[in-house]
Amino acid sequence: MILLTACNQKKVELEIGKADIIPKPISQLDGEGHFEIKSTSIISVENEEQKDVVSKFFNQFEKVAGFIPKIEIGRQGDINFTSDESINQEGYNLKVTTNSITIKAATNAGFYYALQTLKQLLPIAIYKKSLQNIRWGIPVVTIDDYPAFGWRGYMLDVSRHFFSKEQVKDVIDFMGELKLNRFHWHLADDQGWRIEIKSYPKLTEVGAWRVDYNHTDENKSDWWGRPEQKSGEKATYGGFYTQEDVKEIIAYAQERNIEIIPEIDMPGHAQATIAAYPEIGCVNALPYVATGGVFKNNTYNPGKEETFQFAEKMLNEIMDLFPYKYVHIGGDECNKEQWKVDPFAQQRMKDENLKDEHELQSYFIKRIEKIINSRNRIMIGWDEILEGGLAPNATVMSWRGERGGIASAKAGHEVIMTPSNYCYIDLKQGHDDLEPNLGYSRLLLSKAYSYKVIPDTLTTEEGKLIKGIQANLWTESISDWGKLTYMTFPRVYAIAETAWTPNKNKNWNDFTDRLLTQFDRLDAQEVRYAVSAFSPWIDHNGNGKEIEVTMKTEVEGLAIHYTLDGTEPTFESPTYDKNLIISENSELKARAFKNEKAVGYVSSKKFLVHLAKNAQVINEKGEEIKDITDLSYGALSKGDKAWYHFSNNVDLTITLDNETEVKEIQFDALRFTISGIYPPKEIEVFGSVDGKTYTLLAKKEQLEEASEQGRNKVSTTISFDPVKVKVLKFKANGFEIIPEGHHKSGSSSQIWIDEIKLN
Ligand code: NAG
Repeated sequence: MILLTACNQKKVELEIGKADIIPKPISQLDGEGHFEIKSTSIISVENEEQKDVVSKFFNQFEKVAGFIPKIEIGRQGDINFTSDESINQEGYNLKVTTNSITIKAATNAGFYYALQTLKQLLPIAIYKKSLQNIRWGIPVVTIDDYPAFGWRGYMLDVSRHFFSKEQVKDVIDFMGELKLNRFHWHLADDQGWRIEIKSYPKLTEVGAWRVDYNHTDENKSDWWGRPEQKSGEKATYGGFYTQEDVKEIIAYAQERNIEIIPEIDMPGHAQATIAAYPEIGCVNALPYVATGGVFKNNTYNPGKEETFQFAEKMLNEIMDLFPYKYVHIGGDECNKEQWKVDPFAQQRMKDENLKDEHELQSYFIKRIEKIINSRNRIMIGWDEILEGGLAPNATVMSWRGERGGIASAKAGHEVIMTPSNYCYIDLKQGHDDLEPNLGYSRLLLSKAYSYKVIPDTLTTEEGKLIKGIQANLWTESISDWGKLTYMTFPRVYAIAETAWTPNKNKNWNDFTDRLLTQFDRLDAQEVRYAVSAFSPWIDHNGNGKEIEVTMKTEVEGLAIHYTLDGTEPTFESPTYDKNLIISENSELKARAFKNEKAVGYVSSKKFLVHLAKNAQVINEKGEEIKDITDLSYGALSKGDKAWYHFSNNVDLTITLDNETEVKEIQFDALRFTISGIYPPKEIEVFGSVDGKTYTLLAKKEQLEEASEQGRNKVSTTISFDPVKVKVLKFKANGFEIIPEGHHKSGSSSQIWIDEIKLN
């Protein structure tokens, strides 16, 4: 029997992990050879506490390896854990030789991080979910490591979209693996209150639920301009964490060396709070949880004592739950319009001699700080809390660039840097046409990686007040787990490395090399991530005759291969080495390769070199319009200069070079309804040979298409019987008055077109 099994068994292959560690260790010396973890290996620890940290790691290992090495206290083993007081807090030394592994640290956090590094050194198979039949090799390496910053954060907004307890744990898992140690939990905003508060049950009964306006299809439903809840509609979309859930998550995070910073946003961004307890709101408060992104009439009332009683009780419950030093109270983007008209707020300003609403905000924040300080905790606020005077003991989170952080450090306050232009991972990371509706502005991976945490303008002493850095994931456009991970990876690696690795040791090319191994690890876990930085970015410029195409990737050292006939590019396809000149209809597809292996997405773009190219185009005022037939096509971005802007009526005369047979007209219109930009609702095309007598060639009505809300490009094609023409008239109408229930209703729509194509 035994013999038979042995014969049937395939030879078990040895796999060796790669020493591509993120965040990059302070010092890493790669060697020759490997160490193999076997079922007979012995792990030695010094005490029960160490044993606990180590066995948690190896329990996980057992799930994929099918065995667990014996963990023993005291005796010398093959893998040895030793305390060493001389090592930095959170730091560790890890030495892998061909016959042993030695791990030294001063704290459990240090041992935990050594194990996270060990995990990255193991074969990729460690990241799989099921049993793997391999032998487990670890490359020989010597690592001395400790973090550059004590605050290495990740913020998750669970208000705009709710993420379950299990998903939060998954976030905490990937944070731990990247040696991030501060989970900032954005628990209350206009669109939802997410934590059970026993003294105020309506916060979750009412505040955790909103009307579900098509939350999954951002194409169809632009977050920032969703309709408000109508009376009679049921609020069914949302969720919250019970206090038991919170305790469970805190314990889970503690095992991963992560502190949680709860954030309750006030006095602004509080529509959900006020919907639950209108008595602490101002005049004109909205009686429901916000459905979209435009915030107004959403503030606490700083004029009422009830407001502070509420804040005190509620924050005390929060502080009972969270055992940590910091409590975040938001303080950002408080819309002061309500305060200007609220009698209580105005009375407070008189009584307290406050010269404006900024001072009123400062008055509010200072009273909140007292509540937090009375429990020996420290208040954190977004940098708006500087306005009107900073509360005496506050820590400031700088998000509107670094300005607020610099001013706070100069005033002697502690600071966490999260400038939106480097740390906001809710922004899109690739080309507008590839990532149409994820995020609004853009934060490229290379930009995120380039961040230097301590501004040069600070003295060494002031610089010490900068505690660290944090990635922020706001979730207006992130409605599910796949989008969450897509926006997070790989930018969180860039930010984790900036938080852990000293600036002088960071290197973009080295980072992007290590990233490819990281992608293999994500693949093994079936995690969705963005490869935008490895994908060709296609730019083009038409001159009315031909189109010049340039391509680049953010990551250096990649070869771009392409085709022009719409087929998939392979390594055998032509290499892009100089600008392409396109003078006939083409479908460009391009992909980047590294060492003959495809990386990144296939980027593609259709170029139509159509019959109206370079035609003379005159508007109804007799002015010439140059760029609407120039072969430069607008991308899905309001900022793209290729779009031609019209009022709600378009009336163009298009004169071709010669009499030409035509059968179809096409154009793209930008839909950006929150700004009042709608596709036209009716289009007419006339043709003429002599420019005097015109016949109607085609007419199209598309009221439904024109009425839809959202952000995208709308392509319209109108076909007609082939006809010879020299001159065409193109007429299009938008909304004279945008109807009720639509963005910018009451005003007239704009039409943005590019390009008008003729076939
Ligand atoms: C800001 C808001 C936040 C929003 C985010 C989107 C802060 C501190 N405030 O407008 O509520 O979700 O940006 O990037 O960021």
